[in-house]
Amino acid sequence: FPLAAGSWEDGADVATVHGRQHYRLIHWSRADAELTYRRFFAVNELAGLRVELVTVRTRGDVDPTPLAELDPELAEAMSGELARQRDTLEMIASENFVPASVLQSQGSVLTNKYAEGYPGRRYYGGCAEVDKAEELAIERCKALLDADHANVQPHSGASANQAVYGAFLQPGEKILAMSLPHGGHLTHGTKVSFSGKWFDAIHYGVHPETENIDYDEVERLAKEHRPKVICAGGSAIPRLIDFERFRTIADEVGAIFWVDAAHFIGLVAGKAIPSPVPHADVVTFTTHKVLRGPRSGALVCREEHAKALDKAVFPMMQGGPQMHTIAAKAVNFKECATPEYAAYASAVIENCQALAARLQEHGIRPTTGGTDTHLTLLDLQGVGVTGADAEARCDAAGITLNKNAIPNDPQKPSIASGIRVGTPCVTTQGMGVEQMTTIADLIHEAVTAGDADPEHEVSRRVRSQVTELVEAFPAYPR
Ligand code: DSN
Repeated sequence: FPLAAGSWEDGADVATVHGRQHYRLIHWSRADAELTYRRFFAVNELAGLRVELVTVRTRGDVDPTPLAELDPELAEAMSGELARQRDTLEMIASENFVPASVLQSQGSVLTNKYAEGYPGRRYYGGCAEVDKAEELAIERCKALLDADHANVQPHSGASANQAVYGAFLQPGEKILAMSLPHGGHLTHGTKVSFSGKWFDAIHYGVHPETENIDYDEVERLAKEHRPKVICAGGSAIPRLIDFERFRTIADEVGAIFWVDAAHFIGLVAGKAIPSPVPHADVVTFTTHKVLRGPRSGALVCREEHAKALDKAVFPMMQGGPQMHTIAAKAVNFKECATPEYAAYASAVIENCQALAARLQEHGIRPTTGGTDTHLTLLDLQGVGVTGADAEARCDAAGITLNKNAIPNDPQKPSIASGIRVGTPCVTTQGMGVEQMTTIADLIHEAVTAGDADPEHEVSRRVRSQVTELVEAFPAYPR
């Protein structure tokens, strides 16, 4: 029997239960698959034998049926979101589909526990078990990223970033970071964020010709302003960052070098791109993007900064840690250390490069001429469509992506001249280069010929092809 405990083959793609239920096991190690299915075993009689049968309907514990009895309105929204994730193409570069191990950890009783403090040094009794979970997360994070120290308590990437300000800067002091319109982040000193209100932020951008980080400008601004902290990283940078150059510049002016690796840490964990860890004083990141863990954050740093950053996370910025989410980070870091995850990380990049190349053939220009990562930032000026219109047209056709400013964008941010497209989700679904060509064709058709009306002929035609794709490569198989 194909799915009896411990009996399925590594790399199995589709299995049959009772001759009628089909599951595609995507990127799962045997251990992950066993762990997931064990929860759903029921004892049955089959051909006179007592065997354990899988009764799971989905890859994860994603069905809110039990909640529906208690709170039908909420369950409807949850089922609706599950259906949306299954039925559309998720091309948002910062999203992914987490495995059941993460859903189970986040849905666990660890949510009940207060554990202010750190393992072995808590302000509450009864922390022995959650201490184990946090220690696992810390040790696995350190091993995965080859770091001296890890703090796994930040609730998000923004919280991890707050800790950097808390540890290294006094209000009014200077930070040098990438500007938001050129690919930076809200928390890197924009005026609408605490980081720009309470700190003196100076911004560098990309070179007008290469559209890549202008390292000479970084150096010039660093020497002119002598910031306390220099930050590399952002949310719309398609190319690799030269961490060595940043380190040299930071050393020249005696600055702390901080890398916000939220977008690409999953590629680093999968050894698909070079790591910032050997070069940076501190690396902050989210855990839910390419990394494919829970919606949360974390940081790693050099030993000399461990105390300051731990104090900045708690008690300076946060109170009680979310132990259920920390447990989910622990299992995520374990998964990310596997060869299967490394293969996934490389495939994410390969897919993104194929997608960008095909879009370029259609006259939709990838900024910087391409991508080294999981995302491509596309300039729509050549096809005469705004980012806002492209987003709405794709949405109507079942393709989810976001409008995005491109470097030196003539449009205001709410309209924008570009879209940002990423491949973490579709790669988790098992899609490859062949499907990327199809997706690029569909994006091109929706953007250039489509309409924000889901009933428009082009929206319908594209959506029917999207349906074929997501049925062949289901996000959460039924
Ligand atoms: N909102 C995230 C993104 O989409 O890139 C960054 O915080």
